[in-house]
Amino acid sequence: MITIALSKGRIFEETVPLLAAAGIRVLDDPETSRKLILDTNQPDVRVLVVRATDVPTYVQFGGADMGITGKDTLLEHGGDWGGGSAGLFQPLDLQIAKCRISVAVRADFDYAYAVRQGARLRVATKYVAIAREFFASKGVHVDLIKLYGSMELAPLVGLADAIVDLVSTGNTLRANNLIEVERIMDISSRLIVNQAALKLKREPIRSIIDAFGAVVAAPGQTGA
Ligand code: PRT
Ligand code: MG
Repeated sequence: MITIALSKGRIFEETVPLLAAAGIRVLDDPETSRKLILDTNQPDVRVLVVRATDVPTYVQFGGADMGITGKDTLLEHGGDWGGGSAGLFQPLDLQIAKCRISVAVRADFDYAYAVRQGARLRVATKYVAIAREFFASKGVHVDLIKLYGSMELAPLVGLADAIVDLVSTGNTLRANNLIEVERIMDISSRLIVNQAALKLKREPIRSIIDAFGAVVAAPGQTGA
């Protein structure tokens, strides 16, 4: 049995064509089904539906053999754990669920001036490890405020001067009168594989990795 951990929403949707290339079709729709273990057309392949932030945990500890997770989630997972991402093999950048992680502030906040002045910034984010590393590398002093969602709200109500969050179209920032002032890094989703599973189930896991890899390498799949 090969067990693949996926999150609902954009990662699941963008993974469907990759699974199809490996001859795998998920038999239930995770958006409507209440099942957390989904069967596929292949009797020896199943899909677990987990929270996006839990995918690395399931794969690292062998609850799933492989999974698909954003680089943001993977970096943050590594930062949370003393052991980092030990036991996780990362064979492929799947080039799906692309976005960037950025610093944003209220349109009326002079970020550049605050940084030049050496001001201590209050930064709200779900990405505490990424934010800490980024501001430390710039030599900017920050107080980090951990949030679990709707980061865009924090500067609007005075909870924070800035946020560190994912941006794709920029519509959410615009809708909330925020502006992007730094791009920290580009983000896409990665295939992650449990290293022990890779040894024990080498052939079936390899064939899935190769099928995904062929899609990623195909013309028209790797562009922005
Ligand atoms: O939603 P839930 O709390 O269950 O978990 P999650 O938010 O971690 O999962 P999900 O499915 O929303 O995102 C999973 C992964 O998709 C993330 O870890 C990223 O790697 C990737 N991804 C790609 C994104 C986006 N693009 C994205 N735009 N994840 C979230 N967003 C959000 C962003 O946080 C912001 O609120 O969309 C909003 C901005 O979008 P634009 O288009 O308005 O800029
Ligand atoms: Mg979300």
